[in-house]
Amino acid sequence: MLDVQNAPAQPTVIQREDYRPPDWQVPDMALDFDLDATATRVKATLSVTRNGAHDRPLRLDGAGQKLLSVEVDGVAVNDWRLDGEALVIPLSGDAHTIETEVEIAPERNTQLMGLYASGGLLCTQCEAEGFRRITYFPDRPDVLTRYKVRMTADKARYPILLANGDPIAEGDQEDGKHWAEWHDPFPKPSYLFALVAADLKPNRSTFTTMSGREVALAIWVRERDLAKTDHALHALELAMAWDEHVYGREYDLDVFNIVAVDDFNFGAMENKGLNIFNSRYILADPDTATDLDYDAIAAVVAHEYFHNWSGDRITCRDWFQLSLKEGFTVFRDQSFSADQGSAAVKRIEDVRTLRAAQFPEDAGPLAHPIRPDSYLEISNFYTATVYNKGAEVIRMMATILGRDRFRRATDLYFDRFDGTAATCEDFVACMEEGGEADLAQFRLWYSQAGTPRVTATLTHEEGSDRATLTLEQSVPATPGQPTKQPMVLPLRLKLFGRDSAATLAPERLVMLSDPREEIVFEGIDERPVLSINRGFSAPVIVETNRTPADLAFLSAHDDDPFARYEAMQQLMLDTLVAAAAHGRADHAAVVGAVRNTLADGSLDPAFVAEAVLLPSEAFIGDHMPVVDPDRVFAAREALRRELGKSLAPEWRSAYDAAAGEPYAYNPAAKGRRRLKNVALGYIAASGADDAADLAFRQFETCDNMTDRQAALSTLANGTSDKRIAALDIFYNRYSDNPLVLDKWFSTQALSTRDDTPAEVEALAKHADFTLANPNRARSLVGAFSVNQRAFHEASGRGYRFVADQIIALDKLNPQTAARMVPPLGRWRRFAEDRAAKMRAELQRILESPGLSKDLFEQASKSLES
Ligand code: B3K
Ligand code: ZN
Repeated sequence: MLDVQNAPAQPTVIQREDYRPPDWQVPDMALDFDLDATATRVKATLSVTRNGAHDRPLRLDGAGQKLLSVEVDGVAVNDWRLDGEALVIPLSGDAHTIETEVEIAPERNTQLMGLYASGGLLCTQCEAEGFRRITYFPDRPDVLTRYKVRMTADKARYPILLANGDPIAEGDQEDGKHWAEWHDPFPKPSYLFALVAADLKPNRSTFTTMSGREVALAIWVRERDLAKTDHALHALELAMAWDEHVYGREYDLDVFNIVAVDDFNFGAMENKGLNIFNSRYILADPDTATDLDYDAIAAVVAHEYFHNWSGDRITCRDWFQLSLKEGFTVFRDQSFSADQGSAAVKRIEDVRTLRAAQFPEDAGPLAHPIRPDSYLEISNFYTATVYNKGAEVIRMMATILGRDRFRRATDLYFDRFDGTAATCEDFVACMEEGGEADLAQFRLWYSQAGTPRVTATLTHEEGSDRATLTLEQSVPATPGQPTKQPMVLPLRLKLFGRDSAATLAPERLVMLSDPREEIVFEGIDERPVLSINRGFSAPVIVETNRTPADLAFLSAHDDDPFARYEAMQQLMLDTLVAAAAHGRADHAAVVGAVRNTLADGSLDPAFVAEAVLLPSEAFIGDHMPVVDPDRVFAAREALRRELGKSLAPEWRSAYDAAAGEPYAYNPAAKGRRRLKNVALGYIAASGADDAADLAFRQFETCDNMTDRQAALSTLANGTSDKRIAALDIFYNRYSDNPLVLDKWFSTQALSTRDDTPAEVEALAKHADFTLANPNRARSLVGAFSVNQRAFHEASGRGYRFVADQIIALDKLNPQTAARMVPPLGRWRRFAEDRAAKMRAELQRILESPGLSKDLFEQASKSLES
């Protein structure tokens, strides 16, 4: 353990193996809220039943509330005690009614967990352990309860009162207040509880389910934002139909409400029948939202809706099972989005996200399996590993089973575990039973952390008609897991002829389960080229003995779009890593491959845009033994400039092909816009004299945010005198729109200019900057910390800045502060001059007074060696 004087008092490590069923169940509860921003009273009436034969008292979690009274079976009692913040009540019988009354202060709730105020409304966030900040309750996901909720509030200030389930009754009082009652017939864990009291307006629609029931849909926002909700509402309708069609899952209440709030710790929350969203995942119109925003909105709306089955109807037994609902639901939302547009481009985007966010996590001090074994603070485990690697694990099972058997397996899972709190093991057992597969060894994906590595060596002797593929796998050591067992890796592969481009061996799914396996191909009468991990069938790192010419060949001929993209990425990556490490820069192969891709008229422009983008600085760094951020940046910029110059006419024609096209939102138009803006980036990189004018003209004349933001980024990265002008125009135009101002901050935080660290420090003092709003904090601090060269500026000022912000934010919002630690935790990947500075900042964080448990866990684990 670290030598830390300042650790929060007795942080308890929670172990997965210690799980015990709850001592008491709470089948029913009535909640009565007297809502007020300064002081809200909460009366809770719990019917509790003893669970099994034991004599332990009732233990109710609590946090931060003022306890006013405790009654048992209608009688005030005083034999209760507080153990820490938990309320412990001795009970003699097997069933009792417990009534508590507490007072809480939503306005002072800066953590945004429990009941809090945001922009004049009151709302809740309970996952994972926020319900205990509202009332005393066994706040764990395996206690399933039917909720009746009554809310009373000032009618003028809060004309709308919403909760989970269906509305039952409402009325006015004489004192200017009104009330509403909602009942949720589906037993649910406390983390799915929600209420909203607000002055909002609905965008309404109806959805008729497959069995003919009509559901009233509504998205609630401020009146002035109503026009920005059509896209989200439409996405909800598409998602409801998709889940019926693809998984046979129907919605189950009469109403489905979504509320958008400005202050929210993450994307959105799947509360039963009442989803609460960060407004950035609801509000969109062409003037303020980019194509990426539109896509993210549809994905998050679908994700939260899909949770109704994978999360709400079947929830998690304990928080170690989080991937049961999150991995599966991410897989479901990814599949939904793939079905709405280009599946190939969606797969490329998802893999890029996995590599950017999850691979580094798996390779660093915070590595954990998708089903972790222990935690101090569960909020720290809403990670790319649990979510995105979790989704890859579900995807592999879907691949192994095939579509029909996977559907039979999910049907079995939904049927068998409906209404329960289940485990990852329950899910895998259904995959085995319903999908008729043996997944014994596959289960290692749930327990072993680290990204597996596969070495694929294809040999073919000239003149022979036989080729041999040798596959070897290894899983790197991770914290607490020094040695690993071989895993099951489903690898789709295929062989092409280098000269004929013909298929020499058709695609097959190889299940690599031994440390080393050999596959022999007969009838190979020309030099074969290996296409492997097609569709990214396994979330692994593959190293091959393919030559640059092989990769260039695949980038032009592979018939699997992901593999084609991947070949180009590998070619670029090899070139860039060599350039950064040894200063060796032969750009010819990349230039040739990009030229061919741009010239291939049969390709979807959206695919071309992805294929011609260089790997990120971070991804290049991930492939170096020691990351040198300055040399990575220089190597990447040099290749960008070379591509920009050598292919100048190609970029101009790609740009002109879509320039001036009126805005439309559909997959084809989006793809053309994307390629146009990638081309603009290369034109600027080439150093063309008119690049800034071209960008500024686009900035001024375009009719949508995708083009405006792309032009702004191009200008913000450059040195032209148009830069300040564009930033000022953008700021003034959108100064009353917080979501667009976030883009103004993040565009500058991501700038490639030398002065970015200083500019970012200045922006933190800007009148519009605040740590109190998580979106704003992330738009500056979060964006800056992924700007590899700027964050890692050799002086260490970037580290100091981020640590200062984390320390300040921890006082307000520990959960959001803790999420900003990982970039500092990557110190092992850098040379000692930088590493020492990063460690010093982590140490400073640990020594800050009043450190939260959240931040303690992240910072201390990041320092451990
Ligand atoms: N289940 C929520 C995430 C809650 C995060 C709590 N720290 C949103 C989602 O994954 O859909
Ligand atoms: Zn989720």
